[in-house]
Amino acid sequence: MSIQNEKQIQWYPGHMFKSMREIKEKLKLMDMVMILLDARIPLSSMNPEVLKIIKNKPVLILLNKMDLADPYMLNQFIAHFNDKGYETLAIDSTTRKNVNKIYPAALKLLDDKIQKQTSKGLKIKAIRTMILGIPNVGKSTLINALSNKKATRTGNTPGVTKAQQWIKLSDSFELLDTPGVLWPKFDDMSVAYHLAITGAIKDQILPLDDVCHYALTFMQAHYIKRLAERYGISKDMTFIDMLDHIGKIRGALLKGNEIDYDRVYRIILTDIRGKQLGGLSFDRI
Ligand SMILES: Nc1nc2c(ncn2[C@@H]2O[C@H](COP(=O)(O)OP(=O)(O)OP(=O)(O)O)[C@@H](O)[C@H]2O)c(=O)[nH]1
Ligand SMILES: [Mg+2]
Repeated sequence: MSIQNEKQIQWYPGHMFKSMREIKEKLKLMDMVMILLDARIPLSSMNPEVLKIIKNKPVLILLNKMDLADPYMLNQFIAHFNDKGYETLAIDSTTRKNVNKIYPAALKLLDDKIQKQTSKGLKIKAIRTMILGIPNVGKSTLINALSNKKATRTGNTPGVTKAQQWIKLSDSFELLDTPGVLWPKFDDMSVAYHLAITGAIKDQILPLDDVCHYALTFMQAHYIKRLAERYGISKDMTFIDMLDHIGKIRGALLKGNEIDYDRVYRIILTDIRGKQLGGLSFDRI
């Protein structure tokens, strides 16, 4: 597999510097922050820069897109974050599963502060929180789910939200939608592949043959039954064998019955990103 030189990968566009600066500026107004992670890759989607800047703010971790994750791994990750002391919920923002548990979790997180206000006879102020997360993880979809209307624009591509936007859910809950941010340097190429597989970075950024090589090899190791059921792929097949096989059974052929590899890559990624291969998780603990 030809891994591209990291320097060539333009996955940290200039506007993210600006978004990060604006997040830092607004942080002091927040009672708490919600970090939205992709339930399929809770470790790879955790922005280390965000963890650095939030310091002692109360944090609610939300594992979004739970419907697309491997349920067994999802439970492991919930336990993992709970062990680290984080209040954690798994949610599906498109069907609103567990979205109604967010406000009670926020109240629990801010219990001490609220008790202090009430004991002093003060009026309880609205909880102000910002939603932070990588591009395309579902921040705006979650805000719409919480507010029960289309308060902010969403779309299945990174970079839909361009600027911060306040959304007042009620007199007691105010949210700030933020543009997705990544970080300038990945420690590990597998993180970059996880972000590409799940759609946090655009498909033009990493070569799709490398992304599919990573994805199919990972699935051979962890989800071989799913590959066998969907495509008839076995554990001992090479990457090229798998591509040729998928190309043939799905009719992704050029003139002269040559395999149309570009179409095969699209088929694989579409199947992985939809639910065609079942719930999948690419991080391991
Ligand atoms: N299956 C599934 N899809 C989701 C979920 N939440 C969001 N999506 C989809 O993910 C895509 C991205 O959603 P957005 O809400 O625009 O993501 P965002 O984090 O605001 O993205 P940026 O503004 O680009 O940073 C959309 O196609 C949503 O429908 C979920 O829980 N499950
Ligand atoms: Mg958005």
